[in-house]
Order: sequence, then C-alpha cells, then structure tokens
Amino acid sequence: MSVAVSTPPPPRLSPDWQDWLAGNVVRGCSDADMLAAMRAAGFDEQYARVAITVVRSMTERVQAQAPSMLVDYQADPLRIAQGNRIRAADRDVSVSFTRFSPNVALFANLLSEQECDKLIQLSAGKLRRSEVVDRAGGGVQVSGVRTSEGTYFQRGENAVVQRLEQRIAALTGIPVEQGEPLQILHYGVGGEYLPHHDYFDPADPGSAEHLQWGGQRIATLVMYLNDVDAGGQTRFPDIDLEVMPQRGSAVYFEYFNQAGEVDPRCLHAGMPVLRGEKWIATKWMRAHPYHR
Ligand SMILES: O=C(O)CCC(=O)C(=O)O
Repeated sequence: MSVAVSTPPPPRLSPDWQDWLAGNVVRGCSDADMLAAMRAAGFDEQYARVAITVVRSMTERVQAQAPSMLVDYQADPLRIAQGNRIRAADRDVSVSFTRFSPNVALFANLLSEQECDKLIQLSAGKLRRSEVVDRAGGGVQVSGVRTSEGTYFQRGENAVVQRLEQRIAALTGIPVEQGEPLQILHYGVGGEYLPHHDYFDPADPGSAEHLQWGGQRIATLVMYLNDVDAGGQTRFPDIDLEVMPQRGSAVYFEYFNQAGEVDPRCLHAGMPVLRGEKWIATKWMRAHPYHR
C-alpha cells in the first residue's frame, strides 16, 4: 500500500511584498537587486527568485495592457526625499512615519509656530464657506459634506507662502508649478469634512472641467496650523490611520498605485472638531503645471 505524503502549501507572498516587488519592477529595478533585498529580509533564495519572476511577468503584462494609464502619470513608490530628517529648502523637516500602498508620510516640523500664526492671521478676515467639486456638472458647490470655511493664497502671493511652497517642492519632489493655490481652512466645533477622495474620478462627468487645469491631482499635503483640544483628526478609514492635528506638522499622501491607477484607499476625512478649533493649510498637487 502506498503512503500518502501531504506536502504543505508554499507560503504566500504578503500583499505588501507583492506591492513592493511590483513597484520596483515599474521603476526598472534589476532582479538581482530585488533578490538581494529579499534575501536580506530573510527570504529563501529559491522562493524569492520565483516570487520575482511571477510578479515581474504579471506587472509587465499589466503595463503592456494599460499603456494609456501610465503615460499621463508615472507613480513612484514614495516621492518624498529620502532620510529621517530632510533638508527642505530652508528648513530641516523630520519624517515621523511613512507607509506604502497607499503612500503616506507624516512630517513633524514642517512649519514654525510663527509661520502657522502668520497664515492664520493673514486668512482670518477673508474666510468663506468651503466648497466641494460638483461631480456631475463641473465647477464647485457648497455641500454638507464639508463644513469648514476657508480662503486661498495664490502661488507666491506673499513671503510666507513662497517659502512654504519651496519647502514643499523640496520635500515631495513635486515642482511648485504643479501646486494649486494654498488653501487655509478653519473648522469650528462640529466642523468636518466627510470621507472623500481628492482626485477627480475619471467616471464623473464633472471631472473634465477640472482636469484641464493641470491634469489629475496626484498628492495632498495637509498642514496643521494649531493644536486641537479634541477631535479634528485626519482619518484614513480604509487603512485604519488617524493623524492628530499638531501645530507645524503635516500629513502627505499620494493617490496612485504603482500601476499608475488611482488607489481608492487614499479615502480620507477631517473628523469633527469636538473641542477647540482647527486650522489647516492644504496643498493639492497636480500631474502637470497648474494654470487657471
Ligand atoms: O481636515 C482635514 O484633516 C482633512 C482635509 C482634507 O481632507 C482635504 O483638504 O482634502
């Protein structure tokens, strides 16, 4: 009688490692470099070789089938400058954490206290109810989805804005010209921004109008201008992440996966302010120079 031998199933490559491999393939990394990194992380050599071959062939097939998605915008694993402490134009900025797919980074001291105060002071007299994109008709409209008030500064409008824009460009690698005007937002108690995406959904009829001024949005930087006593965190429900507003810090996130498609998991919300008030500055960045 023959003996039944049960072979254990091979271990699965985790989604994070799959994304890591796919991202490196898209960036043109060699198999040898990826193999060395996987070996250093403790993978068996034979297993790593097979994983690299499989992910490379799948990624290259997707790239070949979707060239139009890749032409307009080529996503990188994370665009920000490398290092735990980054010289961003005139200021050293600390990176508190990063995560990938979707890509998110938290910066600890992007703005000085004086800069935060200055932006609030320059905005305080000219706030108007915030608006959201009209997804059906184009343009913008007031909506219960977003109950803040805000104002804008054009690119380079004053010295503090100019300085900040240079800093953001140095940090993210996204040129100043691709930035939309800096938005300053104020939320009172109960003020919130319900879960939303910052990119323009290609399926929405209203998106075409917005896309003509610099193409798709690719990334957001939310800068916290004050400490909030309770609530007001920026929440990413699909990745279980909440960032507490702390004066001078900022959360940066990108919307594309490594195949160049929008990644809906960058869904985010400004949670209701429970006590105190919340001031932020938001920079939305485009795939191409923004002109309007
Ligand atoms: O208020 C926040 O924390 C988030 C702001 C936001 O979602 C945005 O400006 O797109």
